[in-house]
Amino acid sequence: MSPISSPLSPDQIRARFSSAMSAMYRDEVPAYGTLLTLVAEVNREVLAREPALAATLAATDQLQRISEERHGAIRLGTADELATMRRLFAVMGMFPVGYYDLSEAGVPVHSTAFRPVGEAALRHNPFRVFTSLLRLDLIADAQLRAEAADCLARRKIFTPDCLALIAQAEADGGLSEPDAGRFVAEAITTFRWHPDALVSMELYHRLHDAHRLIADVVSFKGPHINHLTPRTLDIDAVQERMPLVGITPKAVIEGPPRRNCPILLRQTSFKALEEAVTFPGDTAVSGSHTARFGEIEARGIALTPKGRALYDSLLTEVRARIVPAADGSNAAAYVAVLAEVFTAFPDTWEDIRKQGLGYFEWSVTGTPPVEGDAEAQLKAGALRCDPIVYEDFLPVSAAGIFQSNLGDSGVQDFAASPNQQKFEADLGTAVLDEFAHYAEIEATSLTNSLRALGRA
Ligand code: OOG
Ligand code: NI
Repeated sequence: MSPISSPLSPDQIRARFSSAMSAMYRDEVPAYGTLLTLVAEVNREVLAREPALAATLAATDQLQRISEERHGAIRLGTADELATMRRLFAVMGMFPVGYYDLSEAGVPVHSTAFRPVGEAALRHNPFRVFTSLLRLDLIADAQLRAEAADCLARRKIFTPDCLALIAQAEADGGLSEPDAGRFVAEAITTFRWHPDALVSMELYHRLHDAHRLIADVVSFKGPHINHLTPRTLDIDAVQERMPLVGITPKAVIEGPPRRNCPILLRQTSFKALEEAVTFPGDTAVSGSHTARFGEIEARGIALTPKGRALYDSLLTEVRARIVPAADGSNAAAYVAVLAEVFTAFPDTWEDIRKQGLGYFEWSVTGTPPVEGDAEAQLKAGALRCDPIVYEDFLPVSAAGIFQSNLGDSGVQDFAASPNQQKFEADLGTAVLDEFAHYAEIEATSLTNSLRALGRA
């Protein structure tokens, strides 16, 4: 192990990577830049209009991260690609959290999110990448399955220098400043869009007929980043203003309705671009593919298993009554049913906390403590209690985003077949359980706060 001169921390490497990725995407997908400007404008307005929110964000050290905040998404083809991607993300302090089965929603992939874990890392830069692995086992046609597997086995999505730098970071426990710069540049190339397909147009169409996503994963040289999502403080305002800047949003916002106390995650997107593609063959042919889209999101409190079960059951009730059509024809009716059904979910922080529906972080205020337990300290103002932001994803929303790019006709059925064990075997490690993680943050903050008051 050679000593590294001025090593960069994984947090610093991630921040550089996130900003390089954002610059690349802005370059390749101009509408993304337009959306960033709109989101920044709306966020500024919200902070000016809601000083209490601005104060809470400042007091909990979250103001800084909002404007930096992004997530992206990629889709991989093989276990090897997934295992190497895990090592690549580890160099920048991003670890797999959660398991998402999307077969249930008609999409032949299962997924995790690579993200920083722990408050300090999230505060430094919360960049995440929703990462899916194609499930060829869900393709019925054995011949097509074999052809797809063959294409995937032949491609190399990481540059030799990228692989060497990952190995070097693992061996030396980090990267020097110049090596980190090279690493970011090499790693970025894996996520670029490649307009030259790996497969013939004929095979592309057969893959596409099996599922558009299969064609998207198998036909290209690498896992192009398919969207990059900024976080907004008012998603309804952004959705409303998107058409004013020439962007057409999907019909409805995914997730919970607008509430006083935001829960989990709300997301909306704009449709994928039609991109020119060249297919190889005796004579190259040009065609097109829709790969990359735009998305924005608003984040609320992380829910406990009890809160999540309530959320899931209310959403199921909504979907049993009305399914949002891709063309937006029943959007208003959907929003009305969503709002009505979700009145069953408590909408004050106190109710959410007392009923054990959400996770909170405790901290001391500086006010002297009184006799009594945490509840008494809270009442006396010696402790404060803030909602913990949900840092993860929602499979039904993710499927809705996938589907919005397929149109209603693209919806297909697969037997729901979660296989977390297989996913983790392919990944080479277990994913972190998100609920256990939030529960621990809450418990630790409570213990530390009571100790700080001398009341442990
Ligand atoms: C990923 C969709 C999931 C989200 O925000 O839920 C996602 C994809 O289309 O590959 O990014
Ligand atoms: Ni997304």
